[in-house]
Amino acid sequence: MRPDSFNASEFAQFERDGYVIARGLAAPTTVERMAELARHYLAAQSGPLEYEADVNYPGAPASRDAPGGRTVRRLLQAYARDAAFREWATSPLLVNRLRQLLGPEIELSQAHHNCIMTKDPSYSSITSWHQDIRYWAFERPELVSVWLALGREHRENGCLLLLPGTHAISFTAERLDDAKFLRPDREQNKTLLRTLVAAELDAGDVLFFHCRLFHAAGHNQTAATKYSVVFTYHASGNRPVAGTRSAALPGIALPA
Ligand SMILES: O=C(O)CCC(=O)C(=O)O
Repeated sequence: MRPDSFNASEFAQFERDGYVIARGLAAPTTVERMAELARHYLAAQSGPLEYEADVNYPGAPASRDAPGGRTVRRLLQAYARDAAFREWATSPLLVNRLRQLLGPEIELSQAHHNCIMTKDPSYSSITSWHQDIRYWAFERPELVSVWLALGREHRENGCLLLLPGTHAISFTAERLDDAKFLRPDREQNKTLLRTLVAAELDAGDVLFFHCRLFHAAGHNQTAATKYSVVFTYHASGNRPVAGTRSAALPGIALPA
């Protein structure tokens, strides 16, 4: 059985690299229950959904009416969908670790991630290098996302690619494009991109990553859909900015 907290070297890795992987953290029965639900939601096109066509990323269908336009990219509002997701999102295996990273009082954001990511073999798009915080508005850019693999994730099916340590770097505006993606043509960025690490995961492995960590992902070149469950957390004292999308849904306070 896994201990309920990060050891000193895991904690140090998160501080230094902006991510850490806890192998085999979710029990096989927990993973299978969520995978079964995810397959069911996808087959039933059970909303709320986000489609590949909605994201406008390279390789995405041009519109919902184009071929592949109704390919699901995210099954949204995972927390509200089923007790299996609520139990996972609030389990001591996660919460105790998140307290080490964020402090004693934490909340789950229902406004960000809070989804089952699906990566379809036929129409999955490429996600360019970005920091999640670019979409979010909190008093401090200090949030942690928890990415659970429901099946094997590797380069061929579009696992996450990470740039270690970028959560702690200040990027000048010319290193980013207008949508705040990292510009691969900039010399400093070329050097950085040579440091990429592929977050290859087995079912049940969990990636914890900082909202300022640059990450990207390729498309799924295998025959099977990839499923991952992702939730995002912040210290209760780090409030979403009123009137923004980050404040659109109430956070879930996690019991001490
Ligand atoms: O799986 C992917 O394509 C990347 C997802 C991602 O980076 C995100 O949603 O922020």
